[in-house]
Amino acid sequence: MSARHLLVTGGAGFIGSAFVHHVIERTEDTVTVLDKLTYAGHRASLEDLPASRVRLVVGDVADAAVVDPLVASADAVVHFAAESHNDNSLHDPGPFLQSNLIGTFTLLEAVRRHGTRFHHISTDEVYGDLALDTPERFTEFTPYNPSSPYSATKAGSDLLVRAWVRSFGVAATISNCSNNYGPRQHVEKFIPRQITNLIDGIRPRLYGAGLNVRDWIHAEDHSSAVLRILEAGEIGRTYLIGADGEKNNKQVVELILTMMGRDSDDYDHVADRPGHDLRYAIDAAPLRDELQWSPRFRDFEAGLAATILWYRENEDWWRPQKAATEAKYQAVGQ
Ligand code: NAD
Ligand code: TDX
Repeated sequence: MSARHLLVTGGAGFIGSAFVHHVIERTEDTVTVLDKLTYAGHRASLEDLPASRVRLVVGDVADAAVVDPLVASADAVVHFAAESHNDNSLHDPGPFLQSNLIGTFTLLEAVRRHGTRFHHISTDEVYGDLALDTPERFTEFTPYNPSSPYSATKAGSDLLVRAWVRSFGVAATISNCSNNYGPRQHVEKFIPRQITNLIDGIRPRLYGAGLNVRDWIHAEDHSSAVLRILEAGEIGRTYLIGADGEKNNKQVVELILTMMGRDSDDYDHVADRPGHDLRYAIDAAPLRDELQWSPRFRDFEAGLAATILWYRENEDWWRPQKAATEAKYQAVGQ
C-alpha cells in the first residue's frame, strides 16, 4: 500500500500514541496528531518519533475551524480523542458531552465535506455489562446499553457515525475494543494506578469486592487491529477488538503485588464505583476470521511485567500527575 497521510485525533493520549508509534514502525505513512493536550495528553508520548513523519497540532476536535483544513489534507482520519475515564464522568460529565459527542459530530461534518475515510475508536462499554460466569460475550449485534456518562457519550458518538454512513454516505468504520493496558497509560487508570502506588509505598485500592471482570488487551494489539481495519475493513461495519484476556480486578491486583515483590493480599478494598459494570467480554471472531488479525501479546503476565518495568523506568513521564490524581481519589474515599 502506498504512503498515506493520516490525521490521528487524541494521538498524544495512551492508545492514540501507541497507534502513532505502530504506524511509524509498520508503514510509510505520515501522521498529523490533533490533540488538545488535556490533563490526559502528553507531548512526551510522541517525542521519540521522527519529526519528518509526525507533527503535533494542539487543538480541539470540537473546533470546526481547526478540524476542517486538517481533514482536507488527510487521506484518512483515525479518531481516538475523547474524555476517557469513567470515574471523572461520574463527577463532571460536561467535558464528556463536549469532546465525545460534539467533537465526533465536528469531525463527521468535516469528513462529509471532504469525502475523507474515517475510522472511529470506541469501547465495549457501549454494550453495558454481562453476568459473571456465563459464556456470553459481546458481538457487533449486541444492543447498546451504556451505564456511565462516559459510556453513554461513546455510545452516542458511535450512533452519530452510523447515521452519517447511512444518511450521507460517509466512508466510516467503527471499532469497539476492550480494556487496554501497556506503557504511557494515565495513572488514573486501574493498572498504572496500582503500579505507581506500589512504587510510592501506597497500598493498591480495589473498588468493592474486586470481582468485576475486564477483558485485557495490550495497546499495541489494539493498534494493529485498527491499522488492519483501516486497510481492509468493510465500510459501514463495526468490528469488536479483544484478545481473550478476561480477568477479575482482584486477580490483576494480586498479580501486580506478587510481581512487585509484595504479599498478594497487601491491598485495601475501597468504596465501589456507582453503577460499576460487572463484566466485559469480547467475541473478536469476525476480526480474526475475515481480516486475519491476531494479537501478539497472548501472555498477560509477560505484558504486565513489561508494563511494570516501563513505569519503573519512566517516572519522569507519570510523576507530574500522580499527587493530584491520588488527591482526587482520596476526596471521594477511593
Ligand atoms: P486518554 O485519556 O489516554 O487519551 C485521550 C487523548 O485525547 C488525550 O491525549 C487528550 O488530550 C485528547 N483529547 C481529549 N479531548 C480532546 C478534544 N476535545 N480535542 C482534542 N483532543 C482531545 O484515552 P485512551 O485511553 O488513550 O483512549 C483513547 C480512545 O480509545 C478513546 O476514544 C476511548 O474511548 C477509546 N478506548 C479506550 C479504551 C481503554 O481501555 N483505555 C478501551 C476501548 C476504547
Ligand atoms: O483504583 C481503582 N480500583 C479499581 O478497582 C481503579 C482506578 C479502578 N478499579 C476498577 C474499576 C474497573 O472495574 O478496575 C477496573 C478498571 O478500571 P479503569 O481502569 O477505570 O477502566 P474501565 O472503567 O474498565 O474503563 C476502561 O476500559 C474501557 C477505560 O478507562 C475506558 O476508556 C474504556 O472505554
